[in-house]
Amino acid sequence: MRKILHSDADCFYAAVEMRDNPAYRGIPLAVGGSADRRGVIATCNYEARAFGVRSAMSTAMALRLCPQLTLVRGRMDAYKEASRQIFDIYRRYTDLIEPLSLDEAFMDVSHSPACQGSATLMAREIREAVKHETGLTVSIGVAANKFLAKIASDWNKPDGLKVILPEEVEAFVQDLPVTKLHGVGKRTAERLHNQGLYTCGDIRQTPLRTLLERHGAFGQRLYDLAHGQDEREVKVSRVRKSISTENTFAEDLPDLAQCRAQLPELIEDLERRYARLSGYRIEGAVVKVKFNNFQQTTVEHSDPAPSTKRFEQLLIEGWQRQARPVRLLGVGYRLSTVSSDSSERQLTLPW
Ligand code: TTP
Ligand code: MG
Repeated sequence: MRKILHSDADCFYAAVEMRDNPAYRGIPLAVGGSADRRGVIATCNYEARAFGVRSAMSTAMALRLCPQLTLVRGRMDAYKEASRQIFDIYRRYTDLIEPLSLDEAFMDVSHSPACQGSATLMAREIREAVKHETGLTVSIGVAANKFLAKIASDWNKPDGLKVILPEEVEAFVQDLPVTKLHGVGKRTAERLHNQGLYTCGDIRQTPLRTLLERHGAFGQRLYDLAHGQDEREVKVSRVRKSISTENTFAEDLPDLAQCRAQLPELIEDLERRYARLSGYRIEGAVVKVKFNNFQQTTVEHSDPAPSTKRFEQLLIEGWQRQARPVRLLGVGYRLSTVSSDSSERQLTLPW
């Protein structure tokens, strides 16, 4: 029997903003881009959610739903720092951590000696430590597998804890809507509904044979999930050595000046990608140039804080190796992991 935790911070970016600025507390608050620049909402606090404001909604729409909404720009550095602190707390309980985003992770605590092995007590301690040390709240689900733990973390959100004991699984999944099943998107949900299957209980009454006929291999998955079974392991991320972005141009860039003109946009994209990582430090800059004869070259230089100028120097050096039209340009950072204590960080976030 495994013990899996799924932890997810509550209105994460907004919670960081409320923590750092008392004026933002108790009023509808969203983090996102401004309406006149066609911005979207990254997230909002629960006061704003009461008006129907949601992540990924256009800011213009959000302001229609909630005219008194206070909108703040994101501070990615602060969110990354908070994320790092939260993951540091998780690491006190297990090394088997699978980050899903800055604020969300699975943990396998099956073999953790903490709390005499009680996953429920570990979840309680983690929630308390996060609150006490970061001023933020995480909701945690505890169950025997990923699928149930993830649903559980959402169950008593915000600031909630939900444990699904093995003997409770059957009753728990009975009324669970099929839309909650991992891998069931809009299309599959529609198909299931058309077959009269709305809950896991409905699926459980369907013979496996029928599910296999209708859904192929996924039929087995549906069957397992509807029975509360999910064997997926908590996958510890591998350490990243670099992060990069590149662009293949619709038309070759004829000369060095045109190449240079492309750099700012590439660097901006690189910075965006880097901002989403946690637990890494920049060690150097890399520029990749692919010429119109398909030969490519990379140039790099160690530099903990590469400027645009640094990338330009590398570009010039790389371009001069062939001095001909360019079909692709890429920029990247060499990375190393940041370790806060003796154990190395092994955290790669998925965007
Ligand atoms: P979520 O965990 O999905 O949302 P949340 O933490 O804001 O709210 P809750 O978990 O309480 O429902 O996402 C974590 C952060 O990721 C969120 O604070 C902002 C960011 N994010 C975006 O930037 N765009 C998005 O579309 C989503 C869903 C999240
Ligand atoms: Mg969250």
